[in-house]
Amino acid sequence: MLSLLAFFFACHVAHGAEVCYMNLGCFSNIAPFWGLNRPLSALPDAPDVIGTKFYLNTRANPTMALRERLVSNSPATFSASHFSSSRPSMMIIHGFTHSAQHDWVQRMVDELLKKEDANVVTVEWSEGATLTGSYEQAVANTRVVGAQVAELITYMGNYEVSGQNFHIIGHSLGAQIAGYAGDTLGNLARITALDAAEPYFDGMDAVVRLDPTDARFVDVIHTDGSPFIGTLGMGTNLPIGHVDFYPNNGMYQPGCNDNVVSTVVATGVGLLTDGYDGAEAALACSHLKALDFFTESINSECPFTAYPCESFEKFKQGFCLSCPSSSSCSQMGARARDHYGARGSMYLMTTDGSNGKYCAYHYKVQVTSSNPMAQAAGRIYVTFQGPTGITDSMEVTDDNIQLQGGVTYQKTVISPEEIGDVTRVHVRFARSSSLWDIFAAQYYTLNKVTITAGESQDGYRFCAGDTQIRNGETITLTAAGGNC
Ligand SMILES: [Ca+2]
Repeated sequence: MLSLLAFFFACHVAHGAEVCYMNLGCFSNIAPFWGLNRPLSALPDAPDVIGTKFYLNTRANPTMALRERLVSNSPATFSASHFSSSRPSMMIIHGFTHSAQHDWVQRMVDELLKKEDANVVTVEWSEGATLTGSYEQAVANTRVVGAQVAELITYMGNYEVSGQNFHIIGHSLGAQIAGYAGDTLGNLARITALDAAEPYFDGMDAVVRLDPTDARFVDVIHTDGSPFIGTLGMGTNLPIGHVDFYPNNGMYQPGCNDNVVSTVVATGVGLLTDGYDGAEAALACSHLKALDFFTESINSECPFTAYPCESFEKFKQGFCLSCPSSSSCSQMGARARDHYGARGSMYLMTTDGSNGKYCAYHYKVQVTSSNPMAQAAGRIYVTFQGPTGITDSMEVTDDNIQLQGGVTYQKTVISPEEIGDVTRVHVRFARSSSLWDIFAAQYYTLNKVTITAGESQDGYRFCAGDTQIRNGETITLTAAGGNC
């Protein structure tokens, strides 16, 4: 088998070829750009086939209609534009099948310009990223586009703008383009990767894919990291940055289908009702959420706080909501750079966006049973409130369980609104109706409730004085504090 594999490899290497495109350099399709994780390795198309174009938006020309074309080595295009070396510069790069004219690009430009007057460059390479071409061709083309991005940024050195003060934001294949550009430049300040493409990149050499050496700060948002084979997850799940954010575990996002069959059905329905965009909204639902999260984060009052944790499972169980030092936690999205020292994999939860925003505040809720108490069986729900909001009713248990004396049940819960100082806690007990639990107590005996706000790190304790809560009953605790 191994010798067969070696023979197969040898044949392919023998068919390797190289293309050179003037000042962009030469590109070959042999290893490391070919291998078991990239069995089909195309040569990139010529620059005139890909048709890459760079456009500038600033506060003076903020819309798609007013965007101005910038061309490397063409001072006339710069002097005719609103480009200014005194502003921060950033760039947005789209992925496979998209273009710089997609709605999400304009939404992101709007938010970036709302935050500050910047040179926002959008990259158009849609002709090299078409659905009618092949995915492996688009993958190959990212190398040429990356070289063109590096060429433009190098040329901007004439205007005192360099990689050292440049931030590239790339979605999917656009994140991999940012990696190539950063690798070439060697001094890029920041790359934000929005669900960086997985197929043909995972498992490849760092030269072939985005990695932390491509910029001084690489922050990654993972939203569709389930495996491509079997579940059609389009983004990588592997940590590839200085800091990697895994909202909702980074695999399936709230409001999106989490299995292939329902995804395929929804894609068909979307195609029939809303054409290609409708199909894509279903097929790539989780993959596109990275765009929404980042765009919202630019001016969001809610901080998208993210916490280091061993796993999302542990995070959900309430074990990781502490930020012991200023570099322990980070913020997903635009403000990640403000937490430069925070490194590694970070977890957070979001809403499904149905109320117009995804960001949420995290709370660790702990409910402690009295000791001793009659053994009960069922579920415990908690709602709490403060001066600025009240949460939904949230289950602290998982399913109907045997509730034991002296035991603390805990969970991480989220609220779209910040509650402020917690002043009231409502606890409800729902007794198990299972025949197996027929002899369990009719009530649950509560000792205390503790709430820790993840964002402020403030803690609140409510002593319940061994209150018995009957099936279906809700009790309210109002006095925070005390020794219990
Ligand atoms: Ca790299």
